[in-house]
Amino acid sequence: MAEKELPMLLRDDNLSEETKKLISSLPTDKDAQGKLCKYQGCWYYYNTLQAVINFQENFQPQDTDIILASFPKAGTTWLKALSVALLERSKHDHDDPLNHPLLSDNPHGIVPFLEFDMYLKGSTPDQTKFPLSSPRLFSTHMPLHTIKENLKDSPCKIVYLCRNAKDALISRWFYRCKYQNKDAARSILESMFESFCSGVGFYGPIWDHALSYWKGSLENPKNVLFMRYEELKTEPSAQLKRLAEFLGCPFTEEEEENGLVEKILELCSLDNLSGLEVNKTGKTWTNVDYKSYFRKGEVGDWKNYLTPEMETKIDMIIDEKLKGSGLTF
Ligand code: PAP
Repeated sequence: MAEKELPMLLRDDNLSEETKKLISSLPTDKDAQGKLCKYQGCWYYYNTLQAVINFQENFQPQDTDIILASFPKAGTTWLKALSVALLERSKHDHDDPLNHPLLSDNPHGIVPFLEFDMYLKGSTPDQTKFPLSSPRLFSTHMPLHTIKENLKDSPCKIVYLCRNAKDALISRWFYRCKYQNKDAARSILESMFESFCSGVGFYGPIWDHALSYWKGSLENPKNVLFMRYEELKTEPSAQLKRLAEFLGCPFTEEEEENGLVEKILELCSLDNLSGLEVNKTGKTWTNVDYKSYFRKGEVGDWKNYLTPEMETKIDMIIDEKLKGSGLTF
């Protein structure tokens, strides 16, 4: 089957002279998808680095901004849906939610990524694609230390969703193969596994990524909430309430009695979202099928694909990297 053209974020054709100069001073590498460089401890494809720089040079926070952060494939789509549903709930009757934005658009079409949707093409975001409501909701895969300077002195809120590294890897393998119209071949997984363990990969290393937000949440719990995909699966109501409180829109007793917590969880469930027409047929403006953001949504699916040797290797690396931090995943 024919491969699609590489998406813009993986390419290297949108670089300013300053960024080219910067890249020449950075550690560089490449993987099967493109050239990577390590900036502020995190690996980016070159055009994505340009977007990160555009963000750093231009983004001005507003006090009420909310930023949903995650490592790729940690459950960003779910977190976006839940946050939109929480913030929109005053505007929509959940017994008759026909005009709810989540029913007519994918969460990625509602909550823009700072680096892909806002700053990939240039320094001034085209806001017509993403009319932002108040509070403004953004998402990012950048680590905390890379966005922190822009948010300095801002009371805006950041939610980080952490996911088991092995599940994030398997999810990314399927996503990448689907995107490239390839079968999920073992050889691709094996090469992605090696890069993942060496830390050289898009937004890697995963341990430094998670640690940046873990430390941020300990230092500044009012502004940084650390959540886990696995906890959202095992105790969804408690975690949704935790998110609502952090975002400053806790459930009222009446809402709880009316079953609103459960209604939001049902609205945002993988089964419900993936079954919507928009998510079966729609695409992002960068031409990614919305359906590729939904797969199994299970905890521990890695067990079906990684060998015991792979498991031991990745666990040992992550244990070693997180040692003493209080974080495990
Ligand atoms: P992104 O990084 O490209 O934005 P992201 O949404 O973080 O992708 O990750 C996709 C994963 O979240 C998929 O996991 P899987 O491959 O292990 O199945 C996807 O199935 C899962 N996911 C998407 N929506 C939901 C949801 N509503 N509930 C639970 N999991 C979900």
